[in-house]
Amino acid sequence: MNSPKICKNFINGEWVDAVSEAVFEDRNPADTNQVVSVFPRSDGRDVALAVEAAAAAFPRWRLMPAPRRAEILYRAAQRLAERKEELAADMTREMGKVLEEARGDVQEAIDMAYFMAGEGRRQYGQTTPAELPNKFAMSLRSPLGVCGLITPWNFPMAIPSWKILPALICGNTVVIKPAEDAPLSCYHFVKILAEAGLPRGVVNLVAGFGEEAGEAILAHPGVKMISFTGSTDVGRHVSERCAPQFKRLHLEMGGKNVIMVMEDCNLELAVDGAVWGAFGTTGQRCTASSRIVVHKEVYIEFLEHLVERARALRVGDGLDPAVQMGPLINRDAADKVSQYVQSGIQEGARLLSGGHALTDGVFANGFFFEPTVFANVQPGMRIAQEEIFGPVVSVIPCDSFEAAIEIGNNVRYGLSASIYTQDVNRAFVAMREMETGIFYVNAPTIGAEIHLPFGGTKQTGNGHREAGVAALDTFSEWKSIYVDYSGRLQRAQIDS
Ligand code: UN1
Repeated sequence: MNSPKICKNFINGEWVDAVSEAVFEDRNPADTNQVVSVFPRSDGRDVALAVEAAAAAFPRWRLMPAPRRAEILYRAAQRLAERKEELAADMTREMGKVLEEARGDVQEAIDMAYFMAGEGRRQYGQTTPAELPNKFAMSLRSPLGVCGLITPWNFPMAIPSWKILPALICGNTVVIKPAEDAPLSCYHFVKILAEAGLPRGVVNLVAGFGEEAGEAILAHPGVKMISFTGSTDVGRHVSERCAPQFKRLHLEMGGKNVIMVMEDCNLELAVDGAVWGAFGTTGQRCTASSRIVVHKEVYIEFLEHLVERARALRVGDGLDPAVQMGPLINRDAADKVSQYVQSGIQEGARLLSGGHALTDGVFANGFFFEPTVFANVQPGMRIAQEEIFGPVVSVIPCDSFEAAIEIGNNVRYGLSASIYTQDVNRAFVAMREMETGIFYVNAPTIGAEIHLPFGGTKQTGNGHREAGVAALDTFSEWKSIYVDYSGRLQRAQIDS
């Protein structure tokens, strides 16, 4: 067993304890006897120091040419790639996802670093013809200032990278608070950025809890922008806290993503996709395929295969290469999943497999749960409407393609959706009709790549996107410039 790693906050280029000297432990959800790391438990005083450092670093960082900023990101990408295995293993230890998926999480950070480094040589604005002779019109991006980033535990390196890297390449400085359940991966990421040559104060890490450090970031007037990924309930609170100061706000929240399985699909492929989409990362992705709407002609056959596959999944410690599904993140998550299973049974859905926490033998010290399949789910049931964030999938029968679209859209979230069909026309209609930010054809609802916008509609987001070039819009604002070189007062038609 590894001994716990003692970690500090990173403020103004120094590794420091919390002002209060309080600490908290980051434990392994596969074996809670293992303390993976110990972090400072920060409060408003630490946040104030971090914001002060970020504000002081901003004027110089803003003026550093973006291609120079990009060089730091390139170096960080290389270092991340060199250390991928070790970073992935620490991630599995701190939050439980299987090693292969943890590698994927680190890879998203690597990809994002290369992508955003590339943007250091682009960040294109527009030049347009002006209305008048001898006049020039163009737009350019400006940074926002100090960005406050609040990130979740389920993608503990990828999501910090989705926020920190576009923020930096646009010329902002950053204060980040990673989730208290998995701060170590973000710590590694920030350390690598610092080693890659980031000037002091440009990125500051403040570990701690939402009610303490998180609230202080939301309240601080020096923080010009907040980017938050987490639940819709917390997102609503964040939104309310930002409103009085009109802080720019990017929210990335819940999902209730649907796979639509049509009667003409390759069924084997659809079952494969459903297993991966529903049980990958133990269902703890905002993109998880938590609903599967299946055409009645293939419903029974699909269910038979899905249940067989769900029962065969090997649950355990994600560090064991034979294990396919790791634990839930903590006790609250395990309790929440159990409550949803009870709710499904009470509302009359048919529990076909799983449904129980695993608590004996090797499972005794972790938060393990059986892969769970409910059939005959009605679209209005709570298990078909609310985000469970666990290994529970609701299979809903439907009569037609049109009915699948209607059921698929009839939730308050709008992150990701998918269809399995061999009919290209249906695929395109579904692509157009689904009210989600992400759509897949013949693939599950998870697995978004970093070079396209990531985010959702309805109660999933607030209109901004991260990843891809769209992330630059989230982390910068436009300035429009008019230069009149005619040497006289000119008035356009709109002025006269
Ligand atoms: C999340 O669960 O918050 O598309 C992010 C995916 C991953 C990211 C998930 N690339 O499933």
